[in-house]
Amino acid sequence: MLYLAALLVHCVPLAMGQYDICKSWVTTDDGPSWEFYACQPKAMRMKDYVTVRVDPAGITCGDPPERFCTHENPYLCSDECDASNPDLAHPPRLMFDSEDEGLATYWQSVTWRRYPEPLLANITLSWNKSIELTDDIVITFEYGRPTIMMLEKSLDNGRTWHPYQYYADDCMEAFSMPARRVRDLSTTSANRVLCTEEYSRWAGSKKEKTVRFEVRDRFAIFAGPDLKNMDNLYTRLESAKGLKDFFTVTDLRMRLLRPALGGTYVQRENLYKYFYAVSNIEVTGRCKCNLHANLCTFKEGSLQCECEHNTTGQDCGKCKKNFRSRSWRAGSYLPLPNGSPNACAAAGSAFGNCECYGHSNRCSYIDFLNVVTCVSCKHNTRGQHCQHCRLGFYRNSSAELDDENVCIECNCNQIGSMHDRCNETGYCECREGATGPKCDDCLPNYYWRQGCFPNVCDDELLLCQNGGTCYQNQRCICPVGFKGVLCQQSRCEVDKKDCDGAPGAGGSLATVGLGLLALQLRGWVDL
Ligand SMILES: *[C@@H]1O[C@H](CO)[C@@H](O)[C@H](O)[C@H]1NC(C)=O
Ligand SMILES: *[C@@H]1O[C@H](CO)[C@@H](O)[C@H](O)[C@H]1NC(C)=O
Ligand SMILES: *[C@@H]1O[C@H](CO)[C@@H](O)[C@H](O)[C@H]1NC(C)=O
Ligand SMILES: *[C@@H]1O[C@H](CO)[C@@H](O)[C@H](O)[C@H]1NC(C)=O
Ligand SMILES: *[C@@H]1O[C@H](CO)[C@@H](O)[C@H](O)[C@H]1NC(C)=O
Ligand SMILES: [Ca+2]
Repeated sequence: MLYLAALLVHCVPLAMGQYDICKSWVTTDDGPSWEFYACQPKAMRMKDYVTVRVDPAGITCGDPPERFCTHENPYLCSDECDASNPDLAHPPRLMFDSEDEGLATYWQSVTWRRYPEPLLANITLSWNKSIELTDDIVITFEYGRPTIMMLEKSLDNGRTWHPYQYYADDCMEAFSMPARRVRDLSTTSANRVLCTEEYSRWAGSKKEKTVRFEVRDRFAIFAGPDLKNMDNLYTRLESAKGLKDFFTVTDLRMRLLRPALGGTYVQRENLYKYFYAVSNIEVTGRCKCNLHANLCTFKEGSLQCECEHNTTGQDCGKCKKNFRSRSWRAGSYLPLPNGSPNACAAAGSAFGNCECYGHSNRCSYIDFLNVVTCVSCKHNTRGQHCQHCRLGFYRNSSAELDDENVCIECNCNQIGSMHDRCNETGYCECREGATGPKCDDCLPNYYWRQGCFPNVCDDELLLCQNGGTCYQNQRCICPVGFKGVLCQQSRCEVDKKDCDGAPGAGGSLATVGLGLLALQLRGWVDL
């Protein structure tokens, strides 16, 4: 009977669909306990949680009010866009409302009055949360789809952007890319960024209104046409480098580059029929919770994973405090069917009493010392508990012992310092004449030239004499007739001939230089 209960509970995750629950209370021979599974939230309509931005300023129609017409009715320009009249306004939020049956509501741009200057618009969607796409992105255009557009994505809340897909009626002309179809991709190219001509043709503005980013077709490469073999997809998502990230976004941007033309060329005499109008943007996906949560909630304006497995963070991307005896790991879809939770473990719980402050996943018992010690400490740590910094690193005083940033590189100047180690506050040990925390400066009366060297001359103690000038603290440039490190010696005292030959005044610098050289050479020869 007990066995049966356990079996029943075990079946739950499968019955509910894969990776739906994070844990269940199971009864085993050792008594009841929690069992943990990899888990993920359900897919949702992501447009309900998005913030939108449309660029450039003034691209939305209606301010001032303007007339427009359609490709179907090009000479009846009686439609009006007026931002101040709710019935005639077309603000961005109408791309995300739910359409009641009947008339579509849509955002609309100004018309192409400035032709031939391109009519450009960016629609940027931001979630402030990593989202994993689970179905196609579908953008619905009224009055015709753009003839050129591009989809971009960001994975870091809009700091960096990457092309996601190109769309054009002629890919070669618009982007110098051959036209391809997602359906023709193979397992090794499933995350290729391509240009498609499928959604940019003119087919009458009522007939084909949608532009897609085909997520399902890409999934189907692994899971089969009806996505029946999801196991294979999950296996691939774990093993193929970059595949998971390909379907992950925090932001999307549609760059609208040329509107529908309704024909092969632009009719200059009627520019009121060229504009963009988007009635809906459908994005289906789930919160990325690293397989540590099955719920994602909208709190204080952003989506948040409800983290399990003793993880925390917006994406369950780290271990909770006091649960860092080994380093954080994402859950895994493998092994099928329940995956691995890769839960964070309480300090002291996982391997006897070996705390590694989250810098190592492994401990080993050293027989002859009779100690358990952490193995392969990461994040530049070392020691039995990964509690020290490696040589060449020092302790970050503002980070806790279990922080990834706990050790900071010393960064000692290679030439100015004795070695690459530093003290607890990051100070390196300097060679003679060098100074500064990293030994990359020189003490007063030293100059830098691949290391610090004592000044030969300067403006204070080691003054060049007899009108000599100090060159970069390295040497005195002496006037004709004087020599010595500080130009302190008159040449006449050394060699009578020089006095006779010396020009009374001046001489070009070059001849002075040559003279000096000659004298020096003679000196050498004489010696
Ligand atoms: C659209 O965004 C791109 C960057 O993704 C930027 O280079 C371009 O200037 C923007 N266009 C407009 C019209 O704001
Ligand atoms: C983004 O989400 C984080 C974490 O939930 C939150 O602290 C931050 O205020 C949000 N930023 C914006 C611009 O909403
Ligand atoms: C998380 O910590 C709690 C104690 O606060 C413990 O009962 C639970 O089993 C832990 N969960 C996992 C997945 O380790
Ligand atoms: C020290 O640790 C804090 C907290 O993690 C971190 O924000 C900071 O960047 C670290 N300092 C350096 C120099 O790495
Ligand atoms: C590290 O060295 C610097 C410079 O010699 C010194 O000022 C500082 O007190 C030292 N810090 C420690 C913790 O010894
Ligand atoms: Ca709408």
